[in-house]
Amino acid sequence: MTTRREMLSWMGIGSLAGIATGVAGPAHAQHAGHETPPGEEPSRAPEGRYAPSQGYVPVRTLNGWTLPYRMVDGVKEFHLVAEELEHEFAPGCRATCWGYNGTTPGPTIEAVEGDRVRIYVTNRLGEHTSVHWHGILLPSGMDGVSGLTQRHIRPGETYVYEYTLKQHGTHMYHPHADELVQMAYGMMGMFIIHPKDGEEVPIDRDYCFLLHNWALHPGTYRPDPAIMQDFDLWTFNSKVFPAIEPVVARTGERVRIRVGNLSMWNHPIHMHGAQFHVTGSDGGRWPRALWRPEATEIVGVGQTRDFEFVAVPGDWALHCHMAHHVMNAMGHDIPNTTGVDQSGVEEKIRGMLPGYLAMGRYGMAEHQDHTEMGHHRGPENTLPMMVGKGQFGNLEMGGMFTVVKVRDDIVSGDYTDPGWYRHPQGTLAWRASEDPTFGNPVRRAETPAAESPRYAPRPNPPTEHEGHG
Ligand SMILES: [Cu+2]
Repeated sequence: MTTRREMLSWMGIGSLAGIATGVAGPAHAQHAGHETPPGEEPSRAPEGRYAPSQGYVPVRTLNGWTLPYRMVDGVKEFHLVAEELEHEFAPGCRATCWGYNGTTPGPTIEAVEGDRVRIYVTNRLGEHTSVHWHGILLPSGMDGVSGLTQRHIRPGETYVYEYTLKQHGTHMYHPHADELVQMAYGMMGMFIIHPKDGEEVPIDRDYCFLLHNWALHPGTYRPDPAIMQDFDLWTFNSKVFPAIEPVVARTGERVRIRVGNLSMWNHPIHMHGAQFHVTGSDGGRWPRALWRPEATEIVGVGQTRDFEFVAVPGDWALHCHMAHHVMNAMGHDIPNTTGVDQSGVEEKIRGMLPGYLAMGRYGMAEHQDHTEMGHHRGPENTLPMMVGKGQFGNLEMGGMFTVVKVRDDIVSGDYTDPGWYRHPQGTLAWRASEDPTFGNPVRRAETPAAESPRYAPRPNPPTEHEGHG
């Protein structure tokens, strides 16, 4: 169902409210910003969905929002404010970050090819800044590289950028002044330009998010910009799982997910359930001959990629495939204890380090249980390495992970989390046995005996299950 607030926003009232207060907060969230130009009625799309006057499906910024604009003499005016803010990565972990208009990432700027845009940038930081419009074709003096193409925007100053959008595609914006520090603190946003003539293959739901990494060391409250590789948090739109919103869709809908990367690593983004096509980038939607079917696509640093797929029912993981990027803060300089019987050692270390907990003899999955039972607690302001629960238990995930939730009965335009998927009879993996000697699987050789009985090979006696193949 479309909520009352969404409907008001669709009709432009949400965006007006945003402008009246100067800076629209996330409360005016997703659908704000599509103010109807004077004299134009918002058209009513099929199935009760209000379409914006220019006829595109607005993007849905995961955990984020779209910046309202106003029309002034045919120019779309936006206003960004660079400022410090308090940000929560997930409950239990927050930091003082920098961003735009109260959030990191900053609000998504959304416009249409051919639009003339005028973007005010007010600097409320303690040092100078600038905004570079990443991937956008514009006059050199509007490119936002301070020192090279413009003066620095000093604290308290407001600069104006104005240009005509000559292209469409998935773009980004970020500072080009003290860039390392300002981006490490969270200053970035997406800039989506819709094609002027619509799209040949229409999109039902259009999602976007930015990939980023943060060196928020355990127990601290400000990201450390000096780190080159050992980051603590890996985020979609500055959030970690399970605080990242799901990607919701109805069965059969065509979904686009636009991903931008302003982090310091390349991220192989992997989606379960449907083969997606990589269909676009900051070069716009590519000609169909260039679309590629993939299950994983690397989004390199500074790149954007668009994925499209037809939604199939289920709960499907969507995540970075670098296994450390689907974890929260973890110690990297630890010995590998898998297979090590640590009894005795634990007591000895406890003498020196009260509360020490030996872990990881059989792997690290026990970490999440230990954390939840309170057996060990991380440092202050630090998320557990593995978190997240599904209907069947712990997910042991964090960081760059969310769930694509597709259902048959979701109303068009409804983005509410539908809960967990109810698997039709006969479509859920089931337990065949609790006996570790079950069956007679083919092996190349006897596994060498480890000390643990769990690792010891045992003869596979004939069982009642024999012959099941
Ligand atoms: Cu990654």
